[in-house]
Amino acid sequence: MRIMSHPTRHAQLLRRTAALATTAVLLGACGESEAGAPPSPSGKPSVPSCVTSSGDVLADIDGDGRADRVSDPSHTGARLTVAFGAKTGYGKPVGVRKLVGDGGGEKGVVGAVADFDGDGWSDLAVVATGETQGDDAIKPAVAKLVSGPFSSSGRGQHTRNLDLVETRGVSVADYNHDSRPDLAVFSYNGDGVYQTEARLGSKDTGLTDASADSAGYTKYVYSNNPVKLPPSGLSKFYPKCGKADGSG
Ligand SMILES: [Ca+2]
Ligand SMILES: [Ca+2]
Repeated sequence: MRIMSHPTRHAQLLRRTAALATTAVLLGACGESEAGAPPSPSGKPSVPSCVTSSGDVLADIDGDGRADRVSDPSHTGARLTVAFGAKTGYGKPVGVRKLVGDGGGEKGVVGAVADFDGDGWSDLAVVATGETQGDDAIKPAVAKLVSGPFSSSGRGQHTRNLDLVETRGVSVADYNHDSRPDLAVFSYNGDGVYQTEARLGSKDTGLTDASADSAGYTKYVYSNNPVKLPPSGLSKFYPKCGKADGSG
């Protein structure tokens, strides 16, 4: 109502919103990256990606030509970190709560990194979900796929919202055996039932929507323990690091 009594401010707001929308459309049309994101890459990464014996991925995540280290000792996305390569060694690991941006203060924040669209640059799937509300599943505050290269604040080339329900874990898996990474999602379905779901990697959209699950990958689980996710199989999608990386 207050807005109605200030028509000038209202008009200003409208104009600003329209200007922002125009900017977003223009950015989309030009294929430029999001504000705060690394510049749009001109080709494939100059640093080869690989997986260490401890399961970490070494890859150029932010496109600066230096290898970065992706780690998730939880295997459910809750302890995902990216340590960005610095002049010497790696910087302080950046946790998933920082990578998600808005939503970092939610009860549960989980994320996974893999090249879901197969363009050579690792992408970030990240979900922030509030506290369980009882019988009914809640919607995540944030559920998005950020196309790489992406920055230490989780800004990438473009962002697409994912149609996920109350998500409590994510990992990388290969559901359809095409040796391309898919996203495994552990979520609450309501009435005490949990589920593991697949979002298949896709060249066009990065990850498919739930409606594309005609193969019936969804499995119902009567436990709230996200270790029911398929094991994080990153070694399937990246070659093993050699001794030259100091990680073999
Ligand atoms: Ca880097
Ligand atoms: Ca990618």
